[in-house]
Amino acid sequence: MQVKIRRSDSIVVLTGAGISRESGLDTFRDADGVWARVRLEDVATPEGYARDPERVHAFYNARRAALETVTPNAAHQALAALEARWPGNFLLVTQNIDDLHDRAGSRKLVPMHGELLKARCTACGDLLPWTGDLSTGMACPHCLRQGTLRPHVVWFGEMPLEMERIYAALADCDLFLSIGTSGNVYPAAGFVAEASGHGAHSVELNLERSQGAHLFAEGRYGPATQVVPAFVRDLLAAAGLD
Ligand code: BJW
Repeated sequence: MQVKIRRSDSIVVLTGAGISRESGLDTFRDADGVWARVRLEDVATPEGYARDPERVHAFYNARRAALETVTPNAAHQALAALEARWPGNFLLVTQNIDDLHDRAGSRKLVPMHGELLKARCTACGDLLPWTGDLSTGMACPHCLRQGTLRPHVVWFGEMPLEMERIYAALADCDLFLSIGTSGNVYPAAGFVAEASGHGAHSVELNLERSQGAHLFAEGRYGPATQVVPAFVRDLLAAAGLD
């Protein structure tokens, strides 16, 4: 492998929908992806939610229910194993709202676009674990207002979560990995430039070269369940941790 690594090095990993594809969850921009079936303006913007909250609830209710039918795959598990064995700093930033990294055992985890298994009250700000359906007829268990519970996800035009923590980790990292993301959506699409600008080595692991592949120092291409465990094995071996 090209990457040179020391045990004290800091690693930041960014993941996107591609890492969960082989678990059975759809990506967004592939030919059979979510945006081929629904308009993102209708279901992933505050304006779409204001226009038709029940449609947005139905979209996320179906995706929340689908989580019961899927399990973490070898790529999620490899990243959890890397975190557990890595002696240096490690942060896994995911754009995914599924809970597969968490179920695989990742703990140094930032779900920057929110979490499907949480609901947020727009009136009192309460954040609640949520496994069932949401609807406008429900009341917030904390402030008792009706129709104020929304999915805890980040829509277009909204600020992604924990950005200060993410940028601090990017500024400090020696190795930046981008896995299963098309690099279409900012600010995540800008992370490779941020990390490289601070001197990090960058590697893209994806099914195919993304539109931003030229921004990376190195690329490994193929299904995540193959390339991610293989890369993690190489990394641990290069650091003498195998
Ligand atoms: C495999 C595989 C396998 C398949 N193995 N790989 C103009 C310029 C720059 C920025 C902007 C702009 N205009 C607007 C913006 C900002 C906007 C933006 O980026 N827009 C772009 C479309 C241009 N961004 C925002 O609004 C963000 N907020 C923000 O910027 O805040 C600052 C701000 C606030 C207020 C005012 C102004 C600024 C928020 C973005 C929120 C994104 N939300 C979504 C939906 C919500 C959650 C959900 O429903 O799930 O998040 S959109 C959707 O895209 C979702 C994803 O997390 C996100 C990224 O998608 P991802 O993961 O990359 O999936 P795909 O499908 O695109 O790619 C999958 C990849 O996997 C492919 O490459 C496949 O090849 C690969 N793959 N199978 C390995 N088996």
